Amino acid sequence: MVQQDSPSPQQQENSYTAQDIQVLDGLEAVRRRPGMYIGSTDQRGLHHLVCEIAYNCIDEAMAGCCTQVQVTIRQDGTVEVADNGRGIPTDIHQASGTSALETVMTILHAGAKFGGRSYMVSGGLHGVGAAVVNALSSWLRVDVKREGRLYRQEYQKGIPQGKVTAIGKASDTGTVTTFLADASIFDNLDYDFNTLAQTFRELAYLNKGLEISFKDERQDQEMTFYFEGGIASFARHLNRDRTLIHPRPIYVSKMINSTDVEVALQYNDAFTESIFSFANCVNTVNGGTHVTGFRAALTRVLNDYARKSKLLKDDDSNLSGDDVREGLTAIINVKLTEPQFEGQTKTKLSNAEVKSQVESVVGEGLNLYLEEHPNEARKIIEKCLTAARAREAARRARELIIRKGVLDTTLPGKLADCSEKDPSRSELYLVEGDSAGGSAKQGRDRRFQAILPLRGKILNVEKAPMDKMLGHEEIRAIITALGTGIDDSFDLSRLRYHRVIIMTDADVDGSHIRTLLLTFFFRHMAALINQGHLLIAQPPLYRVRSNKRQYWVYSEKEKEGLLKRLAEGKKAEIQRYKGLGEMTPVQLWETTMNPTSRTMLQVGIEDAVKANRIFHTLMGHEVAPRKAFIQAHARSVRNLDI
Ligand code: 0RA
Repeated sequence: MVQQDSPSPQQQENSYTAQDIQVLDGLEAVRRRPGMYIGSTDQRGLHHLVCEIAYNCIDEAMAGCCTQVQVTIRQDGTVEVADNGRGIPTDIHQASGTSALETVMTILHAGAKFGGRSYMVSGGLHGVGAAVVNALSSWLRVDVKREGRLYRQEYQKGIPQGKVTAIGKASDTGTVTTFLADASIFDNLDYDFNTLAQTFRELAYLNKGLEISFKDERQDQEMTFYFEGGIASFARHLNRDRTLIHPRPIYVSKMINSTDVEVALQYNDAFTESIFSFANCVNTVNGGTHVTGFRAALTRVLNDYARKSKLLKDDDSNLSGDDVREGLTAIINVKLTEPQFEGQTKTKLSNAEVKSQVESVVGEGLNLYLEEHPNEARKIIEKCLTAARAREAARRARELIIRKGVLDTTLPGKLADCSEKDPSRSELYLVEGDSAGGSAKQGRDRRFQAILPLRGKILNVEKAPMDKMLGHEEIRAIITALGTGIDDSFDLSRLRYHRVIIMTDADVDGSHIRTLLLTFFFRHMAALINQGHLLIAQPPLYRVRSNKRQYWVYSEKEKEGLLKRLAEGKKAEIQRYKGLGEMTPVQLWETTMNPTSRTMLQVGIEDAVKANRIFHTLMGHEVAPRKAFIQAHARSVRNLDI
């Protein structure tokens, strides 16, 4: 029953119900192993709390009942998430005898089962429920405006501090959740504005017409996201620096058997495909049935149109899936009532019915578009035909290479292999330059460290067509040394070294080569990155000698700190290392290659949207964004799993 006065906890019922036990057990489980519910207790985990609460509002928006979400980070570290939805119901929940609000806020996964929610996400890292956020907050308050009243309930570490109480009147409806993450659980309460803003921007794209405002009162920053065009605006945004084949994105949307299917696509003149898929606002980075349905429809409709319009002649073979996806930017956004996610990271949609639903909606919509836009249709088909011809040329080039025996399993002559045969214990250094390669060969532990020296600059693979790329000797040497093949024939189980380490100079050329290598791996061996096999070696920038001791220094900041510490003693002699070649083999081993003391950066793909944008930026001419990438996406790791 909703009370008018807030009782102290002592005044509450003294009988211990089954539900109380369930609540306390649940809270304890979450607080004891937070990582199980939100992934981690670092900044990522912290952001997760905000997203979790925001997702509940988005859910209300997906149900068509909410148009505005407002997120505010306050000076004191509390976060407020407000929406103008129907308000969480406060009436008594039959089964438990407690208010619905309290049930949602205290019982794990109650939200999903609880009536009225239409698109509750049931998988992925999101959708763990508000109760998890509550359990991990030292303090949390929910204000609900509903049926003309303002209701409130407060909690500490997830435990209600009183019943749901009507504390005033309300002229509209909505829910406001305010929480303070528990400082004894999280490393710190340091929210990052840009990271969260990126998430909200994406959510605004995925929910056409929803306005998401984000305010950070600690640094007085504010952004509001609202996209009338939804994912069509998203496609435009992703393609903003590209040369377009047709000026406006193609947009298809239809509700089919209670699945809401929405697709936007636009071709550009690049060689790469960028398909981003979402199910109930979860970024399904591993695709799934919605992507399969989309691909099938795209290939079928474009081939049908090309035949019918005689752009494809009778004796031409069909356009392949790869042909029709070259230079394609597409967003697939489905919303369904009971999404099933599979895979270790729950980022692959597996509902079988969705394939035919997407296939039918896209088939119909795209066909109609082509009929109504013959000029755009012709340009798109011509782009696909060019892709087909290039692919045919590449195939011939590959055959030639295979006949010459270059792409067989004969290891490249320049490779200094290790004696270890177990890939999980082997590592391969890709080293810039023959002289550094020489030092690395002498300095390494040949039992498990292999060296492949690379000469000169690796060509810019994003702009190079397939046949040119495969004709490039350094690239071929890398492919053969790794043993996995590339693209569609990539096979991770054949990887010959579980650590592939890029070792370049700490100068501009070095960073360029590193960027080119990263681009190559991203485009043609993405799984290598996703599975954490790609690393960047960290050679020192300086050697500092003082008082008969020597110190290796890896960053400017470290140098400053060290010099400050040494200032008391003798004067220090600072030597700057420009290139790996300047170090003796012993020094190279000691500073950069010895597993017990080296530092390496693990290359990770935070998410495909960002990576696509960043790799594009990397290939541009601005230097600043390049730097920002390396810093934002390389995580420092010491003594990786050795
Ligand atoms: C259950 C049922 C209804 C709304 C909600 C939950 C709801 C939950 C959240 C969480 C954040 N904001 C929210 N807004 C609504 C529907 C109740 C009805 O039929 O009026």
